Amino acid sequence: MPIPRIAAIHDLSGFGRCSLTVALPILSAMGTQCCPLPTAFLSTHTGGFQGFTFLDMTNEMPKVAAHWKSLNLQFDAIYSGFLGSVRQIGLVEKFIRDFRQPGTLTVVDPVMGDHGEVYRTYTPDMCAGMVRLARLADVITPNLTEAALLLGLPFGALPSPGETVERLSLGGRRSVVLTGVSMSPGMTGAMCFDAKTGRAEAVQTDYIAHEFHGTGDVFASVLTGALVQGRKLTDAAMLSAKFVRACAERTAAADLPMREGVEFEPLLGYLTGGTR
Ligand code: PXL
Repeated sequence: MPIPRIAAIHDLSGFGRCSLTVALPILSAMGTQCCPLPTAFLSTHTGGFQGFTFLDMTNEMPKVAAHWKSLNLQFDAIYSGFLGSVRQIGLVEKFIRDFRQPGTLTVVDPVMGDHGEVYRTYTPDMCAGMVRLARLADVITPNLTEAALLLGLPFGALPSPGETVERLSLGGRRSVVLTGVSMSPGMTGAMCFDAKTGRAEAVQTDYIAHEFHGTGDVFASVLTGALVQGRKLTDAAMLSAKFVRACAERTAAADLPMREGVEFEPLLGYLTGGTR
């Protein structure tokens, strides 16, 4: 039996631990084959660094997709994250339409912002495009800022986490894992809406009081790997929350600057051995 194959459509940021530099090692550790389709190449991510380079890969993307199509490549999952331009969002929609087969899991991490602010490279047009792209997903993984943008609400005007995920589920058709949700003091995690069961359920771990960059990408990558392994949504979200918590604990102890992301590398062993 071949191992699961995942097309990962994110940027490649050379330094700072996010997007593909997180998705590739995590999905490999989880026993899946991760095929990267880079959206842009940056020297660093855009959070906390000045003067980063940004090479837009939009023109390359359709050529890569066409070559993969000519090879008749098939994917068990398509997983998208940070995108570099409006046109690129349309290309990812086309990629999903061209490569999705019955049984292909489509995970869209609607990366647009955090802490109530939209990321520097995201224009209003891109945010509107992201809302459209997310409609094609089986599972979306917004943080609270992205949930507000998807629902067209001001940040801070979101209903309860349970109601937010139900509203984001498009009438129960799409699963939602809302990240950064605290259900009680000192705890954090996610609120999940599982389109398979129609139920909302929270997963929580204790909170490490420290800010980290790139934890959304770590969370969504573990979630994608676990779903492809066949775990149910809340089990996959719990594994992701525990892994992020372990990374956060280690990184806080090392007192790493926030912009360097979380020190997940020594913890990859926690994710191996879970498949087939
Ligand atoms: O972690 C999300 C992310 C991904 N990629 C790039 C980013 C960010 C967030 O700032 O800048 C390039």
